[in-house]
Amino acid sequence: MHTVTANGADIPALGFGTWTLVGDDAERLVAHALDNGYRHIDTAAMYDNEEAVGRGIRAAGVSRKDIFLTTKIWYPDIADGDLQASLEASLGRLGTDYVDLALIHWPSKTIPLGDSIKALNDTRNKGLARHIGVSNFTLGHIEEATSLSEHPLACNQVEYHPFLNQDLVLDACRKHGMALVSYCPLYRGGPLFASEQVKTLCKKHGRTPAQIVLRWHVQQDGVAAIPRSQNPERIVENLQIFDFELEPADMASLSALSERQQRLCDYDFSPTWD
Ligand code: 1BO
Repeated sequence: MHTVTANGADIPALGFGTWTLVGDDAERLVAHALDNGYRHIDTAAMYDNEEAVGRGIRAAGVSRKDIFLTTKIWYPDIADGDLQASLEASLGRLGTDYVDLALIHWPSKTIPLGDSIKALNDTRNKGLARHIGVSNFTLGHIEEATSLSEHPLACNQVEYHPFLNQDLVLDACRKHGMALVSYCPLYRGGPLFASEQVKTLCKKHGRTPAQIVLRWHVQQDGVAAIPRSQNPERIVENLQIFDFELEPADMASLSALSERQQRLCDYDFSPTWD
């Protein structure tokens, strides 16, 4: 499996995202993903599925040590003390002693970043997380967080797909040796899959729209992606992207779609995006 190495973390480039999957579906699909080759599972306290994800991991025939497991701490819980307690509660729900990557899910507008970064480092020092990182951080947050952190930050997980230019964030991640992990990497299909550019590349390479777009992600230096699907066949298909290559012109034609600059995930608690 192709991995992205970022500040000491070997992150499998294609992971299984679990946002919106809950209960038996989450358990069954996580086990299915692992049994079909995935080694990177992404969850969060806010997704309300950590117990089910933990059951899925135990149901799969894959040893825990071979799985790269990420969880995230929800933004109101990132004060020093709260953050550690939140991650311990996540570990209890997941039924594991550690996660491979613990992320601050969103920056807080009220809790000082220095407190949160100190707490995040504490989880690593205590062995609750093998690596630490952030999510939905802007350039300013990345600069501040990297300068405050005792341990290097392994990634910034952000929305990224061909309809959203993230060059500035990607450059900042690369500058600090961090991976960019793309969530909503497929823009949930729809208009992206229907675009002429994607359709042309599907014909050229004999691949599905999802495979073309996921290949675009993992072919970029330092980028990993965590697509979610409820469809067992598509989950398997999404991983079959390491046996073909997009040419530079193919990559450029998909990147050019970003002039639309369309973001799916924007909330009242979001930062001011770069
Ligand atoms: C609100 C959750 C965004 C993706 O983790």
